[in-house]
Amino acid sequence: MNFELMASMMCADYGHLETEVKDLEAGGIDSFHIDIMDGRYVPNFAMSLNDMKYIAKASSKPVDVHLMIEHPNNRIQLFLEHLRPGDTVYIHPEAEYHPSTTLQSIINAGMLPGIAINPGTSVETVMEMLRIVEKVLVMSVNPGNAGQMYLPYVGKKITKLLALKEEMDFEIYWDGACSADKIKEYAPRGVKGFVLGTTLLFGKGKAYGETLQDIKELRF
Ligand code: S6P
Ligand code: MG
Repeated sequence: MNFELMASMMCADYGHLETEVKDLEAGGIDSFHIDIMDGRYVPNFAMSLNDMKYIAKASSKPVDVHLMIEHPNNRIQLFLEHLRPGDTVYIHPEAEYHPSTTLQSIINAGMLPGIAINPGTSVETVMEMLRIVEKVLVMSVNPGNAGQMYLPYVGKKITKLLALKEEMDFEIYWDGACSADKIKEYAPRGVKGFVLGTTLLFGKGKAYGETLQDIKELRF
């Protein structure tokens, strides 16, 4: 089955970031998920612009930048100028007065535009943006932290999005508390990729390559 696996780099060991990037790349990760937080839109600070620049340079794999910041349009060029075509930038529509303007800046720079949808945000409120974006990142935990519990009510929203994705031409990605069970349930239904953090990939005392191989060999 064809699905993508992304590493949530805020969960990586920052004492050995270069090794972490190399091990994940050698282990078969598809892209690096970079959680940028401003301490305002979400109650936490995670990765920074410098972390993103370093990881984007250290690997030939794409990065997907998840901006959990207020008014990303004010600062979007700072991020875009260090990215490559094929990299993705997700914004949270609630964090912006004119999210379609911000998405257009991402498109104009040659990157893939995405929106991240919080557990409490309904599909209906982002309907028009579904026509603009290439990717929808469904948050199955509230944004701000790794290591949280899966929020089951998000499942109904994924079902709604799956019914819209062909007509409106976008792909669905999963972010938050991603387990092997969730991949087994949602990959066959059409969810295109999964962000892996503390639930499945990091801090397990197991080589990344082995974990990624086990996921790729899951029986559906
Ligand atoms: C949350 C963030 C996510 C987490 C990821 C961690 O604000 O956007 O990308 O880093 O959910 O995974 P886990 O398995 O620890 O929840
Ligand atoms: Mg994220």
